[in-house]
Amino acid sequence: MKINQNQLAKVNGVIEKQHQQAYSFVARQLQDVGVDVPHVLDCLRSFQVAIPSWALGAGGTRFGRFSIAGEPASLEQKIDDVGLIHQLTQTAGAISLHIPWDIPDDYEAIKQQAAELHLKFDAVNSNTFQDQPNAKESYKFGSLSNVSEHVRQQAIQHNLDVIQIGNKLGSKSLTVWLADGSCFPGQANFQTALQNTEDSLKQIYKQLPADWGMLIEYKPYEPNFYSTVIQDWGTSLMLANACGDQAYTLVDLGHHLPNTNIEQIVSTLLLKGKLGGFHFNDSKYGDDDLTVGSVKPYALFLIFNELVYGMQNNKNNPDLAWMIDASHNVKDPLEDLIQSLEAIQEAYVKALLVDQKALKKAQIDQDVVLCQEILHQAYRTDVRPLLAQARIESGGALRPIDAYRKLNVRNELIKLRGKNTVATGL
Ligand SMILES: [Mn+2]
Repeated sequence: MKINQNQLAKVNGVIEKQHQQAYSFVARQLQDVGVDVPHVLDCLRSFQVAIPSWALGAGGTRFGRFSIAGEPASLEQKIDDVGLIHQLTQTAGAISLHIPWDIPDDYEAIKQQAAELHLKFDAVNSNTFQDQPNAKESYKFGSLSNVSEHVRQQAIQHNLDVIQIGNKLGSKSLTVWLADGSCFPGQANFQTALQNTEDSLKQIYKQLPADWGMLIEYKPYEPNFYSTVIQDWGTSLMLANACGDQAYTLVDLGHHLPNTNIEQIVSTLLLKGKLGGFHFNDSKYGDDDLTVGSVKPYALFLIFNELVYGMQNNKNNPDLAWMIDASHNVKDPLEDLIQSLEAIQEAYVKALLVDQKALKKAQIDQDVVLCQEILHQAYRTDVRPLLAQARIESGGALRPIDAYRKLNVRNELIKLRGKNTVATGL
């Protein structure tokens, strides 16, 4: 389904005047302190975040799954859902496929559908954390790190197949996340597991197309609870360096131990030109996969502050692959994704508003109080009218969640797809 632009214009119209007043107030305030508002709006419009194909159905908790009616039952329907989010937010211009959950039957048709919805195919994700029907080998005790060469070869071949699939769709990067590790001391030899992983990654890397990147994701624990082979950014960076220039580290916000200074990790990787991708979510305890910005919005702002600084100063670092990596069991997944996109944009714009020149001077003057004031000045600005202005200029919704509800999108999807569809994925 597609949202009727006339209906959307009507929904926007009701709050148009209120928005214009709020926008001119903020824009004037910012202009008075020297902010180039049109430039900020341009940055917002060009900032596009990929939606993963597994986020469009009701997500699983570790214990069960409560389906939501009207879930997309096919890849085509998943792309349609991303199209709806993009239409409302104008910021979800890409989809990230998970293989083998979303292998296209007809590549040309899928490409055409995505193009019509103004969507690109971003990083493709391999899956060696669960066994596939009819697979010869099992990943129960690891994939790229496995002690069995047969298992490693099967996992390597899967990654190569994923590259082929991505290549046909126009993707430019492969994301590798390994569940490999051990649950009990003594179960695995750390050195063997790491060496096997490095050798396997190098074999995949050798066949990476020249214009592709390989993004290596890390995670400290879960599903293995004693050790994870690629447990932290240092291990990921070491493996990326061992593979070569086209291999990078991917940071997933939920893949850190509590209280880790993620913004500092981001900054270190950017300095070395090795930050390749970013997965957004939020958490309270572990890899909770909560809506972006729902628990720690200030931490997200501090991370964006480093990202913006890096994008401006570390020209050796490539453009990043941005993706939301969240799962949701109690919300309508489309509403959840819209909330995440807004939180990402808010943090991004606030980071753009940081007076970098003044901050540098305050740092040189060792004026700790002023340094903090400068960050807070940006963080405390209500940037929501800027987000709304960027969206409306691109044909989106002034208030996306509001529009989604007023246009009865979920009910329309239920009418089309029925109540009992289940999306592929976790
Ligand atoms: Mn992730």
